[in-house]
Amino acid sequence: MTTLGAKAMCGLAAAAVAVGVSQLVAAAFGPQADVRTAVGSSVIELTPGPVKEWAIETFGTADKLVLSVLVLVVIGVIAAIAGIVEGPRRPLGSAAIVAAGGLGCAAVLSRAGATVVDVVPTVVGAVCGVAVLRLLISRRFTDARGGPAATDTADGPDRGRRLSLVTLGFLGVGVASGVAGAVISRLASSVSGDRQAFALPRVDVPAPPVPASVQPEGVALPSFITDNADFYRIDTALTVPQLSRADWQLRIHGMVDREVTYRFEDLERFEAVEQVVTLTCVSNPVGGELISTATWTGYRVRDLLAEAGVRPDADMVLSMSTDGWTAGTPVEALTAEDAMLAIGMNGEPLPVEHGYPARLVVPGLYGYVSATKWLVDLELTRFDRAEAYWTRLGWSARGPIKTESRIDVPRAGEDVALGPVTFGGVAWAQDRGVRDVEVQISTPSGEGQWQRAELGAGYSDATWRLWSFDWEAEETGFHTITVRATDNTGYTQTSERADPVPDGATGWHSITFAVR
Ligand SMILES: Nc1nc2c(c(=O)[nH]1)N[C@H]1C(S)=C(S)[C@@H](COP(=O)(O)O)O[C@H]1N2
Ligand SMILES: [Mo]
Repeated sequence: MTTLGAKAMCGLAAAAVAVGVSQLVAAAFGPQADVRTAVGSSVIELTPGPVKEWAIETFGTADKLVLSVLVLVVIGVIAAIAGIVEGPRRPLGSAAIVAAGGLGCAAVLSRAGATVVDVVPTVVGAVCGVAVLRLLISRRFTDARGGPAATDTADGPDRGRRLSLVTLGFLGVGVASGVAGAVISRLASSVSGDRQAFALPRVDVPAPPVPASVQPEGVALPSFITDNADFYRIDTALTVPQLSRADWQLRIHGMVDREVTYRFEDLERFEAVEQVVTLTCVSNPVGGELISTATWTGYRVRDLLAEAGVRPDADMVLSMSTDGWTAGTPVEALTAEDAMLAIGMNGEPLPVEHGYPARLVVPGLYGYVSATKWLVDLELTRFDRAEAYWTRLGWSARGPIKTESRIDVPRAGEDVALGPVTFGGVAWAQDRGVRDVEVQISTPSGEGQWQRAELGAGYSDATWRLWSFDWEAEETGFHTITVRATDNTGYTQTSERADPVPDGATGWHSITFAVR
């Protein structure tokens, strides 16, 4: 290996030890002391709104994985450079590790609920990293008398090989302690046991049953009710907040007659309700997958607010999660009959990544202005006084869901055989409901007429509607199918293309396919 490569390896080994040791030590301190999460969260926070948006649109639910990999790559590059610039008498690389440690400490301290003690793992990790870098560089690149040597093989290939093994050893120790730390932390803080021990309350007001006729036949569409495992997931939480029922509290304050704090068991005195609601993300591009439907169990937010008494001049509820994310929802949406504090999803306690133990579900509004997961705080306030997380980043303060539709069959680029075929997809216009779906198919010989699709049974205005369209492929070559929906107010979705920013994408979804 070249000297440069060997030195870069020393830097990587030192960084691995620094990060690994900090992870291991953090296991004893709790999730708030985890520098990896803190740095990742700070990166999310400091990333400009449009870039975040682009990341969500491009990577969808894999956005966090991409971020984690990116952070690792950046650490790796800095570490390699730190190794290269480190000299026995010129500890520039060590200085870089110290600086990185300082940034790590700042990131940890910026997290909600962190104290000075929480930087201990980061400091210990940085110290170990510097020690390893000093040790490796001084051994490798100085000869027996302590003078600088030209290469790491100055004393013969054996010594060079031995030192490479030492470097690899440190790298291994760093990775192993990092993995061990992450595993121990996860086991220690996990609420999956708490969740498994929770039996949902008996429902007082069940949702009307979902008839089989909601699902068009003869075409492979998404299930009307989305399995929890398939339900889209969007949030800014780099590690999923672990909040047990015993630790959960919901504080209602601000422009109220009296402040109220509910503990989880206090919820039992309210009427338990069940509703089927389709959630949609404002970041969903035309044709996107950030929409799913579940049967939610929980309580009416209205009942919880009533005990606090909402002052008439409050027009917004700023809801907050345990990790400090916020949404601003119109008071009238949360005092409507259908706004829920959900604790169950498809007959199970909320999955941890969908907000266990309690979240908001508000039909008709995009998730960013309504669907706060890991909910702990409701502040009654005014739109002219408070700004929520995404609004601060340039998104609209209000986010009613737009009338939209999507083609699921055929997929882009799919081949269709000559003869009969059934196409289909979904359409939505939560809180208005879908009245009509039309499709238009362009064939090689010309543009077709708009034709009415067949609709699966409508369940409610709060849910999406599945559609299908029987068609006969008569001509080979490229075709395009386009879809548009009309809601129950008579509004037909606009063909005008708009980006998700600032209040949701618009435009007709088209798919090109070939008949062969
Ligand atoms: N705590 C918290 N809640 C949140 C978010 C978040 O980032 N943090 N994102 C919201 C957004 S943008 C959407 S679209 C919905 C998605 O809910 P889901 O992940 O259960 O599908 O959650 C909302 N609730
Ligand atoms: Mo969203």
